[in-house]
Amino acid sequence: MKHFTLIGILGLLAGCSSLCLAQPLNPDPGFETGQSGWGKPFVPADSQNRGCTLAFSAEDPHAGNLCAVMSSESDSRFAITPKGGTINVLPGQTYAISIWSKAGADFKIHPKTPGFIIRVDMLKGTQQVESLYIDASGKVSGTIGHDGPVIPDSWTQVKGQVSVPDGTSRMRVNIFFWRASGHLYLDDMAINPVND
Ligand SMILES: [Ca+2]
Repeated sequence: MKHFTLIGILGLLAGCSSLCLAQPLNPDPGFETGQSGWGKPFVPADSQNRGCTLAFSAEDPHAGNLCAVMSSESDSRFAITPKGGTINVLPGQTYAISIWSKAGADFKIHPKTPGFIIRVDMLKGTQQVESLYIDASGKVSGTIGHDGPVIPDSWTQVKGQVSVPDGTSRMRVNIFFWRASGHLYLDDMAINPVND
């Protein structure tokens, strides 16, 4: 009898692991495939030649074997996006976007800037419908804002929710190092639909 009960419990757990722990929509959420899974960062013209670098580190990742490291030599901004660039979305659907971050000892935010921001571009084809910004406290806004919270030097989750406006078919999530210098560590990025 005990034997059958155990099998029943294992069956329930197996069912739950596939249904309850939904896989994020973005590829390589844990940065485990390194450069090949993420490609080159986007560096705007105003931040060229400032040593903007995306690297991967095996030292103290949040989970798994690797985490991403974004760094620059002086006040600059640049972004990484999951491979593939955009994901298909439905108008009216809400998505939760989450990433873990940790400031290096040398990470310095330029005055009156957030230092780190997630920019979510809502697109119709290649046309921009709207951009939303999630700061390190999880606050969602239509503008970048002048100040963000201090980014802790221990692993901290950044999590915000965005709703897809009418006329939007695709969404691009850009993880921005925004007007800062030094090293910023990132791991476990997840984009998931929110089911009410
Ligand atoms: Ca990882």
